[in-house]
Amino acid sequence: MGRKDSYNTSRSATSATRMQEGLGNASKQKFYHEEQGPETAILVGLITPQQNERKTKEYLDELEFLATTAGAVTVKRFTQRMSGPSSVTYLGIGKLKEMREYIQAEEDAEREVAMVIFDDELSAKQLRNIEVELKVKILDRTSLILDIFAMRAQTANAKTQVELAQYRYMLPRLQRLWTHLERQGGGSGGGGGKGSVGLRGPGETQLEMDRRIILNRMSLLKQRLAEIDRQKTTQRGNRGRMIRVALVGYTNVGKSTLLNLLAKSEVFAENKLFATLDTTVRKVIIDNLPFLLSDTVGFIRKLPTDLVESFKSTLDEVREADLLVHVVDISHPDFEDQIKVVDKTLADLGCAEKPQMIIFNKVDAYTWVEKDEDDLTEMTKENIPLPDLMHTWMARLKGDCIFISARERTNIDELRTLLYNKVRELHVQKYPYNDFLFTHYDEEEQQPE
Ligand SMILES: Nc1nc2c(ncn2[C@@H]2O[C@H](COP(=O)(O)OP(=O)(O)OP(=O)(O)O)[C@@H](O)[C@H]2O)c(=O)[nH]1
Ligand SMILES: [Mg+2]
Repeated sequence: MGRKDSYNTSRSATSATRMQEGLGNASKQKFYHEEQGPETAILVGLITPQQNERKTKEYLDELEFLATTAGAVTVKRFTQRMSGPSSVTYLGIGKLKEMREYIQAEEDAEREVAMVIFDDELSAKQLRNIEVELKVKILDRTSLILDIFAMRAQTANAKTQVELAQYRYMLPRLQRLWTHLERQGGGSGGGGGKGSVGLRGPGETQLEMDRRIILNRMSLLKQRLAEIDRQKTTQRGNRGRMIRVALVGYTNVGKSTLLNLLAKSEVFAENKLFATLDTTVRKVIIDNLPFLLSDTVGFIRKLPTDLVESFKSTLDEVREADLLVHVVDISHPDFEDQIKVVDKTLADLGCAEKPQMIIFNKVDAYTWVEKDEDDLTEMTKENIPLPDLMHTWMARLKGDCIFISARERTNIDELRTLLYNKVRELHVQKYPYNDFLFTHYDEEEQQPE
């Protein structure tokens, strides 16, 4: 019990102030430390009637990518077949015990497991029970994404949005930090370790104080965001009579790379999730037609609505766009699912009806497994050659799509033509008397010829 007590006590001593210190901590990688190296993580997912083994593997691959982005290394995965998550412990109790044994064995071999990351958002109750059982740091997909957002946030706007989202996540889960404290009866129960329980008075009072501090902070952040929103609306109003095009899509599909290519700019792009948090808007001119192109935060599976809501001002760019350009990474084995997630998120934002086109990017990285002619097993999506896939999508989207490689610069002229036609059509509808259209603009000098 000794170990458990000291663990619980140090956890319980966490106050809102201490948690605040952890927020907005924009170290480059939260789970990577200069001296000790990366923290180690175990990943956990469920296989359910709605989520088969293959899907769970894909989700866990993505979760691992998220963990890597945050600086952690994954050392082990646990999955369990269940009809659905348990409301009390998420996993079955037997599986939790098996995990505890694994963690213990690792610790005995002096390989510490720093955290366990669950692929779904955990309730306060699940978190509390799992923590008691596993005795290590517990994260879920949402809190991991929030950590990455906090690492990435650069501008005041992004930082404020992330901090608000972190509090939104934290508030209903505050109680778990105090439960053990109450059980220990105000300090009589052996409370060793740092931050002795007896000094703090009844846990309930502290909990109330923390709640109040957080609620105050949240209302301050909301006020700040409202102010930023007002400024942004004014800025957007000053942009003149140009069609606004927003690049949207799943994270890591190449939106920023594409913006750089089309606008000749240098927006940060890298092979990590959520490289972009802030919206960048650039003026692009194709032939005689100038328009505004914006790059925004990428979407991801299981992104909580709350989080989407926190990014309201970033996503206003999407809401107010005249044309949505949905960028898809066709080389990703799960790109069809990613399209669905993006469509669903756009619908949640009330943008489902906006004019749209799809750019299938990364054709250079597309691979397929060729089937022998005498192989009669059913064709799966891994067996579809690129030209067939292109035909299917062209037919399905009635030509409102294009296949490119932003990296290899494949089909970029065709993309410009397609964009030109789309934007021109919208421009003529929206600004029938705008003379921009009738002057030829030289892209380099921006001087009418
Ligand atoms: N193979 C290949 N890789 C590409 C292509 N376009 C972009 N990438 C790579 O994909 C990774 C992600 O690119 P980004 O432009 O940062 O993607 P993003 O959609 O802006 O990502 P987030 O901002 O994280 O949502 C980078 O490593 C790019 O170099 C392409 O056409 N082919
Ligand atoms: Mg980006």
